[in-house]
Amino acid sequence: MTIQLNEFLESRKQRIEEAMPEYIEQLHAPKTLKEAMNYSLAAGGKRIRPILVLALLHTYKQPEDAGIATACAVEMLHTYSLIHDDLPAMDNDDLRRGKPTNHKVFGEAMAILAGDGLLTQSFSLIVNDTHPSAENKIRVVSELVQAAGAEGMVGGQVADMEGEAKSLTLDELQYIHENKTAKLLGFSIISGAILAGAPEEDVEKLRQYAYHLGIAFQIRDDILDIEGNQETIGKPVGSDTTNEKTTYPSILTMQGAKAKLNDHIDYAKAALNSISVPSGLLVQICDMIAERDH
Ligand code: GRG
Repeated sequence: MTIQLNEFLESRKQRIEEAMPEYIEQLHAPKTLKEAMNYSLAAGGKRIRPILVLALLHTYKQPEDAGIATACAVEMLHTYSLIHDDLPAMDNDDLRRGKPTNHKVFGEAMAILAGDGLLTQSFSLIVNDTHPSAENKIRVVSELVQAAGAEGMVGGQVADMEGEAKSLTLDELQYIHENKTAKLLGFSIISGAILAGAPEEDVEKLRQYAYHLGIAFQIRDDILDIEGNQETIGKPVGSDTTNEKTTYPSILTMQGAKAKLNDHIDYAKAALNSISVPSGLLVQICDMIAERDH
């Protein structure tokens, strides 16, 4: 039976939103720190990364319970990156997901520590999960380090910062988004596949799927920044530095960026063609990413 995409997205989003505060509640940590961590976790967001973890378990017909901890972990890590990205030392944003940023509510020092707490806790969630295979958990931790650390999101953020003052080539822009955006989205897919016990040949094809989906996600983000209603996520249309920054539309034109988006969606779907299980849900997710309006 094929599941309706919207039903999948809504039900899994709800599950993750129920599980995350429970994990924070269990921590033996100062009340203010837990409040600051919970504040940004509860502030909304699409939850695409944790949903992808569960989508892979669903695709391989494995119990999604085996992925809840990792799903919450990737959302916590993503939330840390948003809190730190909004700080005065970085983007200096007052609003995120339509609400005051963490440092606006709790102060700069607490926002840094709330981000640190979420980052660290994400590894603990994976390691302490009841998943039966310790080997698979180590693989997942290693994938997360690759995706989120200096060789992934943090490196991409640095390249982005250093590139702000100049106009970038397409290769330079591509490096930034592969690292800053695509690798963490890719982690969600690969960790879900590992936890589901997917065959190694499938994992390699899913890396291709993940790469193209991640780049498509970022191109869509750039397009929405110009065409979409960004006020729903607290960013007025064409506001702040986005107009001066190099983006896919600024290099390729809007038409060229849309064509590139479609190419990456096609490549992502093509990578699914030869995996060993029916991939209808993962194909539907491609279309959702290409057409999303926020
Ligand atoms: C501070 C190490 C460090 C990294 C920050 C995530 C990030 C890197 C910066 C945020 C700015 C940005 C536009 C990054 C590109 C990735 C991206 C599109 C993030 C937004 O993710 P969504 O759309 O957000 O999934 P929601 O709010 O839905 O969770």
